Amino acid sequence: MTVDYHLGEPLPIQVNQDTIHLSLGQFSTCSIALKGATVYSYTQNTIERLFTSSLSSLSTSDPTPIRGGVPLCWPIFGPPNKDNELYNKLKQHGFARSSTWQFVKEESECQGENGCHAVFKLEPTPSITSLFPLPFSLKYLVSLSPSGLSLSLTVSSPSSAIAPLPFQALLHSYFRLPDSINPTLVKVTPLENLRYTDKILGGAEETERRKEVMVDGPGGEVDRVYLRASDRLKLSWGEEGAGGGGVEMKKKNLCDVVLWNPGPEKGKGMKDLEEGGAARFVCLEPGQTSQWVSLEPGEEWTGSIDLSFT
Ligand code: TA6
Repeated sequence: MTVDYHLGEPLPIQVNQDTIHLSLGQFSTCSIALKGATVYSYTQNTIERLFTSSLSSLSTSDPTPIRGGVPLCWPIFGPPNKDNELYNKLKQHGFARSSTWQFVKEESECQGENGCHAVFKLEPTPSITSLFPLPFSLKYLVSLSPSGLSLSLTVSSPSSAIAPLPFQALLHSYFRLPDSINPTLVKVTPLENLRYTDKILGGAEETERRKEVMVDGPGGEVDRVYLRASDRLKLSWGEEGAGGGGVEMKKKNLCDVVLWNPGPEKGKGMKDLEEGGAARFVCLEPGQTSQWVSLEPGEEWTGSIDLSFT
């Protein structure tokens, strides 16, 4: 469906069977799959800034999580604790990223050049309850503005709940790299002096000594959870003003950040990652992972990020 654009007039939100499309005039666009409320595309000045594997299905009829964009990891991050019956039926990173979310049309709107936002929600279904028995309500706000893309996840425990709601939450952001940039040329700041668990070293805890952390682990693989990271992070490549670029992330209520790239060898073994895909992204994933959130009945929690791209 083509829509004639008139400067200053808000473009309508395009609602398809499995996807929702926002547009901020000619400046930026954002596409969200109802599967996982996964933001799988964000373009700025027609340049795609997220990586989503071409082998991923956006369809809600395919329960496989989308490989790319910004999958939502909830109520757990990482593999489930098999000794905890609350979580031991879950798959890695929880069920939110593979569940079909509802687009909340009445709370979504585009106001022309000033901004455009879409709201999504997820509440227990019988299949979710069979995996995770606690009541919850998730609301996710995806906002386009002239400064970039903002994502905000709110978790609520209904006042009718009879037990606390403990969870982890993480935005598993796949940032696309220009074709000329390999992950080993990407640097992340500021991580200096942070403690981190290195999943390649079996979860050993280390201290980051580098001012600028290059994504250059053994065989190109990096998989680290940096604890209590700064709320302002930067992933960049090249030199500012000389063809360089990157993304600045402001996070709120997400204390940790994961830095991940599987490297070319492990990337080849991932059946839903297109050939050479591992070289096309770096994941910088803000999350509440080391310290679980626990909501009492009637309480809510919000974690959010503001992303600006150069
Ligand atoms: O966030 C990093 C990580 O936990 C890695 O250990 C790797 O498993 C990655 O997530 C991808 O996980 P997925 O379940 O999407 O294949």
